[in-house]
Parts: sequence; C-alpha cells; structure tokens
Amino acid sequence: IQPTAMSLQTSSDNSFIKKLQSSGRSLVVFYGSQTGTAEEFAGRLAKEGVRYRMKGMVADPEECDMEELVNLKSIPNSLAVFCLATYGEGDPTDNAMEFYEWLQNGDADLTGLNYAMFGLGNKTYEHYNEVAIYVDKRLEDLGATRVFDLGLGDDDANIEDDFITWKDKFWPAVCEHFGIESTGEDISMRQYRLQEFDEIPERVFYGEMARLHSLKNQRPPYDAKNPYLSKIKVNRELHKTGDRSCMHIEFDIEGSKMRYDAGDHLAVYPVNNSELVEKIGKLCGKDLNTVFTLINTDEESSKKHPFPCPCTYRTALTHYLDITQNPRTHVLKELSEYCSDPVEKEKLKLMSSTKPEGKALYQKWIIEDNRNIVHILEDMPSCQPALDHLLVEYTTPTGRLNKGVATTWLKLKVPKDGEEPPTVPIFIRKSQFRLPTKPQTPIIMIGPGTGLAPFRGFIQERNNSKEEGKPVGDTILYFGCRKRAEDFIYEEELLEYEKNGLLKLHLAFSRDQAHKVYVSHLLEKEGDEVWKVIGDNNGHLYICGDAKGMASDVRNVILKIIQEKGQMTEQQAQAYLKKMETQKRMSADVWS
Ligand code: 2AM
Repeated sequence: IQPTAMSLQTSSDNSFIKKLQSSGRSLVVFYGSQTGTAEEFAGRLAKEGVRYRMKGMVADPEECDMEELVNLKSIPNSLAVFCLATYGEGDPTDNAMEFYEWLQNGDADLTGLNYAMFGLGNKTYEHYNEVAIYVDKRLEDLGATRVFDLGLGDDDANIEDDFITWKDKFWPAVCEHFGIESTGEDISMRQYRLQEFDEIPERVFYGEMARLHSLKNQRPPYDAKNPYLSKIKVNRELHKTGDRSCMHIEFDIEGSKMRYDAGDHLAVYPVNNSELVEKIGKLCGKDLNTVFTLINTDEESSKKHPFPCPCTYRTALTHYLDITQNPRTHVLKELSEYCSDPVEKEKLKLMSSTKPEGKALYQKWIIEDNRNIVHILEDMPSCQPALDHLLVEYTTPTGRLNKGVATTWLKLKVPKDGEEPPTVPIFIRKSQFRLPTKPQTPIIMIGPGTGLAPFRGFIQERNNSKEEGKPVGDTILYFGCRKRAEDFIYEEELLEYEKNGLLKLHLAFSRDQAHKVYVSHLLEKEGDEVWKVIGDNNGHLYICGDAKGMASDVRNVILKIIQEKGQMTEQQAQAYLKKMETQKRMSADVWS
C-alpha cells in the first residue's frame, strides 16, 4: 500500500493526556476550524506557552478522546484553551461537531479543569459566536474553572486585532492564576524544519490535497481531501451591461458518484496567479523549482507537515498558500527580522504590536491599502525573508477561499469548440438548505443578487415535479437587483416559469427609479400572502444572500408580519420564528 499524506498526518493514538505527559507539557489548545484561522490562532497560543513555562500543544478535537478532559487535572497546573469558530446558523465546525454534541448531551464532571476560550465569528450573522459562548458557559456549568474571560473575535471587523488584544490580557491572567512568572524570553515561533533536496525525490506533490497523484489517478469517494476534477461545460457572463460580473458555470459531475442536492454548496480549489508566484520567488531570491519539505519539529504533533510535502516552492505558492490575503500581525513581526533598513524594520515591528498607533498603522497600511505579501516586499526593498520561513507563516491549512483568486482564475476556464474542456478540482459541501419533502408544501424564497443561486435549483426541482404531474404548492420568489436591463440574471427563464404558472415573482429593482426598492419593501406590502404560506399552510421560508443588510432587514419584516397577521406579541413572534427554524421551515444561507 502506498503511504498517503493523510495517513502521515493522522495519528492512531487519541489520548491527548498521554501526549502531554510524555512530552512534559501542561497546555493543550483545541481548535474548531473550517478555513484555518482558528487553527492558526491555536498554534500561536500553544507556541507562546513556553514563554510562561507552559509548554503547549495544539490538538484537533476530532482526533482526540475529548472525554479525557475529565482527567486533565491529573497534570499539575494544566490548562485547556479552546479556539472555536461558529459557522452558518450557529453551528460548530465539522471537526468540533462531535465534541459539541458530547457537551450538549453529556453530564461529565469537569471539576478541576482549567480552561479559557476564544471564539471566532462574524457580527453580520445573527448567531454571532454562539458556539464559543455556549461551550464557555457549558464548561463552567459542568464544574470547570474559567481562568480568563471569554474572548470574541469578529471577522467582519478585525479578528486579528481582537485576538491579540485578548491574548495580551490572557497571558497575565494565566500567570496570576498559576502563580508563574514570564520568562520574558522572545522564543522562536518556528515550528517546522526545512529540508531541501538536491535530487528530485520519488514522491513529490503537485497540488494534491492528500493522496499522491490523486489528481491524475482519480478515485471516488471525492471530498475536500480528494477533490474531483470536473469538466467545465458552460462558462458565461450573466450581467447584460455594466462593469460588474456574475458568472454562470456548469460543472459536469456525471460518473463521479458525487451526490449533489439542490441547495448544496460546490467548493472549488483555485490556483494562484502565476505572476504573483514568480514575483515572490524573485523577491526572496529563490529558485522556485527547488523541491523541499517542511517537517514539524514537534514530534508529538499529529500534523507532520503544514501542507503536502515534499513539493517545489512553486507548487506550494501556487496551490497550498493564500498569497493574496492581508498578512496577520505575527507575519509582520517575523518579516521585521529580515529588514536591513532600520526604518522599515521599525515600521513592521510597530504594526505587529498592540500599541494603539501600531494598530492604527496596521489598519491603514495593510487592511485599507489592501497589501498582500508581494506588495509588502515590493514596498520594503530591504526586507529579504527566507522563503521557507514565509511559507510556514503564511499557511492556510484547509485553504481559505479567496473570492478574487477564484473568480479571476475561473474566468479563464472557458470551454472551446473542438478542444478538451478545462477541468477544475471540486468537492461538494452538504447544506441544511433543503426543499420541503412534499412538493405541495408552499415556499417563499428571498434571494436578491447572487442569493438567487440555490433557488434556481429549487425552482427547477419543483418544475420537474410539476411536469411529472405531481401537485406543486405555491412557489414564490423575491428577487432584487440594481437595474432590470443590467443585472436581472436568468430573466428569461424566470419569466418563463412565471408564464407557465409555476412561479410567483416579486421583483425589486433598486436603481431603476429615484428611490430604492428592495425585496424587504415588497415583503412589507405582501403581509397577507406571507402569512398565508408560513402561518396558515405550514410552508417554508428561505433567505439567501447578503448577511449584513438584506438578511437582517428581511428577518425584521418577517417578524413584523408574524406579529401583525398572527396577532402575537413581539416575544411570541420571535418564538414562532425560532420554532420555524428548529422545524427546518425557516432557513438562511447568508454570507458577508
Ligand atoms: P443597492 O445596491 O441599489 O443598494 C442585490 O445586491 C440587490 O440588493 C441590489 O439591488 C441592492 O441594492 C439590494 N440591497 C441592498 N441592501 C439591501 C437590503 N438591506 N435589503 C434588501 N436589498 C438590498
């Protein structure tokens, strides 16, 4: 059997207590991470522990026997820290799901367990940081001791800032709790050892996520670690005029044995712009064809490499790293070490500090001016980092999806007559967003802009049922865009569904007249119709699109309708909507 990166990266031993004991550690940092930010934060906390005589270890709850938390107190002065992200409708990340359910359903006695919690969320979502808030409270209820106040990070503002501000107070509180003094040492935060190869080794990764050659020798089942190379059948622009773009792309999954249900998400692994990649090589003075590997110096860690290794520098920069994001402050701190010009050095140091002027400069020079790593290296010519160092600091383990990267890259993937269609690595993420099982059940879909996406699938499904002669209930769509002649996407087909009697359409064109018209305004006028569906006929309601303005405005209108038409108090209306959510009669798929 050929060894795979996955099997190298997982360990069969789930006892984190044994690992802590055998390596003389007392700090364990668990993460609930989907895109890698929580994992990165956890890594930073675990590494910093040494400074406070608390050797730390990062742990993935999915790979640990979490019931052992009951016994962590057997290690003197031990501490469990949690960095937990909240997703979607207040859900934990996939890797924290089992732990979350264990906490919810169990009644373990956690007396003597010392813990602290940092949550990662986004304020534009209704369920802001619910997972961290719940787990923090639940651990206390089960008898554990909170060593420092719950920290909450808001990804809509500046989550890096929230984290370092929390961390700055967290460590003194830990020292006080355990009666320890900081060693004051500035420890090396590097966790991976570099090995370069003179000759190309037998096993080299070329962009696979786990199994070697998995992109060439495709084998189901396909998932995030084993994406399917899907042919692109159609790639066209949906906007009729204007300089904005919205793409319609059809992926061929026939024969892949993947299951896609209307409402599911399709994930794409994009590839970084090659010019940007080559620039980094030049700026760091490195031959990008060199094959290298990065090996975790911590032998206890379940993660041997930060990404599939060995590979060339070019592969790492092209497939495994997000080189377009704004670097976080710890990256700037590491970069400052490589500046020969004292002015540039100081500037980087200042930005990575928690001083108010440093934070302000970071906000301006990095976030607002939107500098990525290439911009920084170009604007600070004296900074010449070792490329391998940069790679480690820049890792985004599960590949954060950067909108700009993906769309720019997908734009080029256009099938041409007489040529093999372009292919793209994809996988499917299951969603909670589902049509009612019975087609008779009436539905209201609210999806302005690209929020229309899942509803196009819903409408197609209901149309199928209709054509099969099944009775189909009211199918009502609220769609909004700027101008009818510009970004009314799928106009012809929506109007056709309306004509054949399947679809009831409510259209809000916000910029076709002097005053704004939004879907929320239309809903306000249609209180009777809304209540008929969700109140009288047990129908379903769906919201998809922008989380910030639209989703919360729509929610408020719906609450008002429930209150008025259902003759309820505000509290009763809130409870009614909550109940609709638990019954899966009301779902939202929103983003910011
Ligand atoms: P605007 O850009 O003209 O303000 C899709 O993005 C459509 O949603 C656009 O027509 C946009 O209008 C509109 N939109 C913006 N904010 C909204 C809100 N709070 N509620 C509903 N629609 C909104």
